[in-house]
Amino acid sequence: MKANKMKKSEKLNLEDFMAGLVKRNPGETEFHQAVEEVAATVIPHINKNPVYLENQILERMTEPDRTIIFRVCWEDDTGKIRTNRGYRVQFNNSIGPYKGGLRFHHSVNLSILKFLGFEQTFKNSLTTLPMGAGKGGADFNPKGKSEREIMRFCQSFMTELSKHIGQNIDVPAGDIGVGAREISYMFGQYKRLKNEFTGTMTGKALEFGGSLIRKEATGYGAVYFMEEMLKHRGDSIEGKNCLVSGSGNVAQFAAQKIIQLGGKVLTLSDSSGFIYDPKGINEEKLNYIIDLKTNKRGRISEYAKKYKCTFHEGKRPWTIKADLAFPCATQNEIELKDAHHLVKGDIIAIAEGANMPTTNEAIEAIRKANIPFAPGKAANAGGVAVSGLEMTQNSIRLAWSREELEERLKNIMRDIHQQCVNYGTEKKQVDYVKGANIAGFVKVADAMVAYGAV
Ligand code: NDP
Ligand code: 2IT
Repeated sequence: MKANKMKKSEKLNLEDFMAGLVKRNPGETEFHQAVEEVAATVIPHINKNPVYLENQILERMTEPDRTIIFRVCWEDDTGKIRTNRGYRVQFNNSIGPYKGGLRFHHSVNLSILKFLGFEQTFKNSLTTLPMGAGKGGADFNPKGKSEREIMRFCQSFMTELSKHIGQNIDVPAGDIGVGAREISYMFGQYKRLKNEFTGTMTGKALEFGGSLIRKEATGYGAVYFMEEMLKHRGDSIEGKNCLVSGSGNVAQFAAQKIIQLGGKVLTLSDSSGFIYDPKGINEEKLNYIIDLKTNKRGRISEYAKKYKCTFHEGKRPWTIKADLAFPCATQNEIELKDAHHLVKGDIIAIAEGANMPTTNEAIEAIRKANIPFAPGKAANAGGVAVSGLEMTQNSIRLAWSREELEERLKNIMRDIHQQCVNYGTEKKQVDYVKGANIAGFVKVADAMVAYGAV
């Protein structure tokens, strides 16, 4: 045997692979869940392509390039010093600078950010744009905080984060608890510290380098993806009853696009429960919600009082009978029992606006029932895709029109759907989970093989 000949590797087996991953990352249940969903469909593909085995690609892809954890000190309105924990997980930069959102929520921990960063690797690859993957945030709870407290927190968070990011290094954006307001405070602080104006964050306001359509992109993209899935079956969104969960950025604009395409939105939710409006949430009622959630930071139950419909405290909307479901709130909001309700209720198709809103057991039940199911890494990629377009516009110092961007977003979502069809079709059925995982994997894996052992 030649000295430099690569050692032949044994085939991967899901159980052994997961046992090793769990051992290396104890207690990180969300991260285990995200990896298992990918590994289950990607391992058979890897075993057929020994180059990925020889290069240990899956082992390397499940280990972040680096994880940065830091203290964030800030002063509240009473003068008390508060301490939170900040993170940036720089997961994989094989195909471009690290790219992904920041989440501010009391539940944030390393497991959640590693699952999100891992998912982002595949999602960003699917967008067709040159973006690597990262995710970050803090266990800071923005609820009930004053404007000034939010500002001070964002500035302190960025003072540390700024050491690790840059337009060609790592480009953060928003996620749960981080919207236009927080991005503005963080970008302002970055600009001040670095004395430079570059596109180091996306989701910026239009006045200072933001892109049209970015705000709408995740929700619109999820609905375009659903439209593609239905078109593939000779159907469309028009006239369909839709369940939407969440009432934040993604849910609001998913609802808006459903209404524009002639669908009927029956539900929305927040962490305290869901509202069910059998007459449908029209454009005017939706504008009330956008104002309530974005400006007044109110609760969804106020909608039920105003428009005289029901509020279901502590519940999720999946028991309501409808045609299409768009989970757009958070991870693990469709559990096995919810999947059974959806299947029994004759749901036609599901598109994930949120990241990993469906548990692996629930996905299995939905796939067994032959219901087209679009995983978040495909269906919600429109947000990061328009972030990628924001980076391009910043680099060329131009701003594209709304029409141009909406057309590009539609084309990207169509392209992602086609990649899922190409890699996920078996006996004339499209397995979108398999298709998205393998299509997302191949591009990153081939880049990693080309680089050698780095
Ligand atoms: P927002 O903060 O704007 O909204 C989040 C919504 O989800 C709120 O209605 C919130 O309710 C609800 N929610 C949050 N946590 C929980 C929980 N533990 N239980 C029940 N409800 C909860 O975030 P986004 O709309 O931006 O994000 C929603 C999802 O979409 C997330 O999974 C995110 O990762 C994903 N995503 C976001 C993208 C983006 O561009 N923003 C891109 C791709 C994916 P409450 O107000 O009560 O907290
Ligand atoms: O999960 C996601 O894709 C996001 N939160 C958006 C990331 C981005 O960089 O726009």
